[in-house]
Amino acid sequence: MSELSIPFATLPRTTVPAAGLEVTPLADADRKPLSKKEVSADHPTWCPGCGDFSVLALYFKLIEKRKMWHEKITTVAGIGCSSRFPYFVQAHGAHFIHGRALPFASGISLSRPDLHVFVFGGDGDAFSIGGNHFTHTARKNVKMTYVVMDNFVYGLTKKQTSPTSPIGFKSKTDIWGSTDRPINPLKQAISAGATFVARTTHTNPNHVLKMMEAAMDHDGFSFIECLSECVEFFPGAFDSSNPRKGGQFLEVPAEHDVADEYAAYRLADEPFPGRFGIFFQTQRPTKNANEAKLIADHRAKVGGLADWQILQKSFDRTK
Ligand SMILES: Cc1ncc(C[n+]2csc(CCOP(=O)(O)OP(=O)(O)O)c2C)c(N)n1
Ligand code: SF4
Ligand SMILES: [Mg+2]
Repeated sequence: MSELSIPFATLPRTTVPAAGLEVTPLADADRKPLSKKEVSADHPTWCPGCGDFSVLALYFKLIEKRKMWHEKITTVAGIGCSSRFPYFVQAHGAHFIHGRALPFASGISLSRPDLHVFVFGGDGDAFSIGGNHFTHTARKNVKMTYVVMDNFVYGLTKKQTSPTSPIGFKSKTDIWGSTDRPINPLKQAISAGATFVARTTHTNPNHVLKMMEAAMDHDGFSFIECLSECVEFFPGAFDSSNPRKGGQFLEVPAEHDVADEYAAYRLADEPFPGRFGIFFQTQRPTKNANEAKLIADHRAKVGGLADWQILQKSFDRTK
């Protein structure tokens, strides 16, 4: 009789081993971390030199380092160059609607407490069309990690001004240069109520990985602004933050109190290239915990009925 040593959890829930096939569940401790090869899907279609490559490579590193297996990986995105991200990850995920990644991800997060949901996307997706979702997901403190790959431009649609484009930036929508004050993603996140707010840049791989790990370990809505250069439509945008291009990579000062919201706000106000690291972190009940409690309280009230019986009762009430 053959014996399959495949991780039991990777089987679809409905799979019943065929007669004669015995499946030996593999303990997590015995499972190998996924290699880049095992978790990479299509060849990324980004332009050569695009900053997004480095963010993807570091996500693969994170998956390997933190031993996330296929059934535990959930990668969600909206629309944009950066939002093509889930296509390139060989695991569960969705390339969703422009600006709507966060509500989609919230549904997964609230219904699957065993997963840590990652959302990747661009500055247009996050702060323009998705601006409201950003505010409300942050204030509700839905547990997930949101990495905004900020390139200060709309890349996919070939160079329009984005909410983070600097004043004077010439684009197809501002041919004489943008005159609108850009938003500050960190201040936006802090004031919306995000409980973890950090900043990093694609040119510093170790730092990106460190921020992703800290964000993943945070129990709540964790937000990372990751500068990710669009070499096609805004080349050189981040040179002043890159020591290899004569710029400066300055970390958040060691004495900064991450629990001090106003200090974080002031730090986020420093002119570009600003600081890199964790600006703000606090603990507040998550939407996930609040909803779980609500459900448990209601279950207790109905005296241990099965889910379908509770549903039946509510249908009966509407007759
Ligand atoms: C509802 C809707 N509106 C507009 C578009 C067109 N569109 C696609 S991506 C995009 C902006 C992309 O910019 P960003 O989010 O910064 O991502 P990047 O390409 O720079 O990574 C726009 C306006 C769309 N796909 N759907
Ligand atoms: S257009 Fe810009 S953001 Fe899009 S893949 Fe090319 S370099 Fe990257
Ligand atoms: Mg962009």
